[in-house]
Amino acid sequence: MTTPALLPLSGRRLPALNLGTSSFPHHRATLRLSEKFILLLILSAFITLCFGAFFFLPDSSKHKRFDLGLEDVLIPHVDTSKGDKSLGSFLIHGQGHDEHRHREEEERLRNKIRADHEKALEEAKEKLKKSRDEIQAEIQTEKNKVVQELKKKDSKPLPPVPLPNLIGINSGEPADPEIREKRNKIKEMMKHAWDNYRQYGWGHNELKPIARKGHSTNIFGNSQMGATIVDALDTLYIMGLHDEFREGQEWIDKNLDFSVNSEVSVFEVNIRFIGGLLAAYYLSGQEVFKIKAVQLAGKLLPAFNTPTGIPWAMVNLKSGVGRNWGWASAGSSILAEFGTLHMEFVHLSYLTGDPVYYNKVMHIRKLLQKMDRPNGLYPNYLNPRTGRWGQHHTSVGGLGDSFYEYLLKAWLMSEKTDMEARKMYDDAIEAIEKHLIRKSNGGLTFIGEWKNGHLERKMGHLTCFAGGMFALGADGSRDDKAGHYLQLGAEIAHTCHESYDRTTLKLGPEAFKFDGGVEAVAIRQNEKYYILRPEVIETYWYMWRFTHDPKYRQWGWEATQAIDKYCRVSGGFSGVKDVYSSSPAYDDVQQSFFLAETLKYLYLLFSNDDLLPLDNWVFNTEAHPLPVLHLANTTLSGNPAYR
Ligand code: DMJ
Repeated sequence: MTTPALLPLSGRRLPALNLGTSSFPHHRATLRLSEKFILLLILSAFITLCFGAFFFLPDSSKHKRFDLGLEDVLIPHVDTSKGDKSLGSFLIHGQGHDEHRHREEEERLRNKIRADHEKALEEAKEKLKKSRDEIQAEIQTEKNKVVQELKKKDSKPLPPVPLPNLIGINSGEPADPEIREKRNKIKEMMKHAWDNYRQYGWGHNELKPIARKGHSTNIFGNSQMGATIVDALDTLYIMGLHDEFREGQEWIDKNLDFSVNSEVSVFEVNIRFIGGLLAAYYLSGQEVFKIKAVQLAGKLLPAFNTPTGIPWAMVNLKSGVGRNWGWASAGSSILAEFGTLHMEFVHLSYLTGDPVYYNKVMHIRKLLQKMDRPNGLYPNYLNPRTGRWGQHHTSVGGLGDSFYEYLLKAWLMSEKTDMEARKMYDDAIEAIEKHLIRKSNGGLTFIGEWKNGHLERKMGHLTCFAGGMFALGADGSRDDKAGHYLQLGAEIAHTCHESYDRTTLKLGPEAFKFDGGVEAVAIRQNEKYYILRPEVIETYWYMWRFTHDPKYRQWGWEATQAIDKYCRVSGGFSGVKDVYSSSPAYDDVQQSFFLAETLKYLYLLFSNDDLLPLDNWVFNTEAHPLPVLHLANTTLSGNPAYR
């Protein structure tokens, strides 16, 4: 779904002047004509008032009340002993006053009123001489002033917070010239993606690299919020693309506006925008990112106003009205959506000193902890009105995936002190291993999906992130099974590599089967596409960090070459519709996560480990690095006010 073209800043509506008309361009003329009419009405009212004052006020020099804001020309005579200042200032009584002086005062007043009156007439005449466009421009200038004032009010600095230990935010330059060359190639691909977005899609959420224009989907509502800019910032930063980073920062500073009548996905906005802004803030130290993240989080909070506190999937940023996806089982919210807020929300509380964000996500956790789980598995659907599970469908891919990831990462980002999160992760992973993970006849380990008591032997591209997750969670695992989980991660990485290797393009399909003699291959036509997704490369990178087995760099390089060969077009990078076809059609979308995740994980794979070390940084599910917080027992916030 595309959105209406972005109104230039000068064409944006002001809430105070919203006369109930639509914000779409063809209504703008109506709005401005009525404003012009109101302006003329005010002018004529003022002129009439001046006439009235001059000709029709009673001419009594004995009891005259001058209440026209002319106090400065009157000398107050107040009997303070009586404590009455109200009329004393403005009632002039004949007694004790010089008649002559009084007449002079009156004359002076008349002259002033006459002069004001003539000036107003002149101004009105001047106004009427102006063209419609000039009058509209003046109205617009006034509106812009008000908008700027409102923005200033909204951008109050937040209380200072001690920053966590931010190490390894640049460099990582490999000594080996061959690896350096590969890393430079990935940086060049980032530049190609960014430059084309900059040229053809600037300010839009995403880019159509073949049509060479902006693109959007319903997850961003009908607004143009520059999703690619926000998502790409930290990748630009770590790659040392500082001019591009500054361009992005400038756009965000001047244009990123959340007061829009737009219904967005709470999950997507959280992981891409809040995650992206927070990471940009931590890396660069630029306050604007923190301020925008906090403003946006405020707009998401109404989504939590449900009978259970489980948020709606979508919220209107302006009205705060929330609702769920029409396709979700029995009006349910989605596990991977309401379960993927923790990292960002804890950081928001840390940075602002306001516990509201922390409380929202902890409430979700407590509620989930109390619930019965069929076979120890978390179903993907939960009704936010009743607090009951919807369909008993469990997945480590779409609809479930990042919920498990965030349990582990909540523990990691707390410096491994959040034991409640670690326990929930361990319990969940044990149930998943027991019921969902199997070996195919050909010896490939895969993660299937649980649907109403039945295991579907199908694995999604999205599920491939789990290889990295198992490796990341190996250290600290229950019963010291670190070796086991590292091995499980390696097996998933191998299976996912096979899903790439068994295609014509050497790029992975959206979903692949392990059924009826088929292994790691997509069967249905609508599962054969590759949309520049990162999960397989993400797992290669984690496995590389934990094992330094050169095969992960080799697999990552295979994927880089395939993307460059089959997805690169002159206007950017596009997804392809069939990875088994030698001449695939393009889907003509450059996803924002291609810049946020795919290219970042590739770049990190060919960098030294001292770039964003995993002891200090935890990546959110959109690959935005957030620092480990030193929360020391009970302390949540870095802000002393909250301690
Ligand atoms: C990204 O937006 C995130 O990784 C999310 O968790 C799932 N999918 C996409 C990319 O495939």
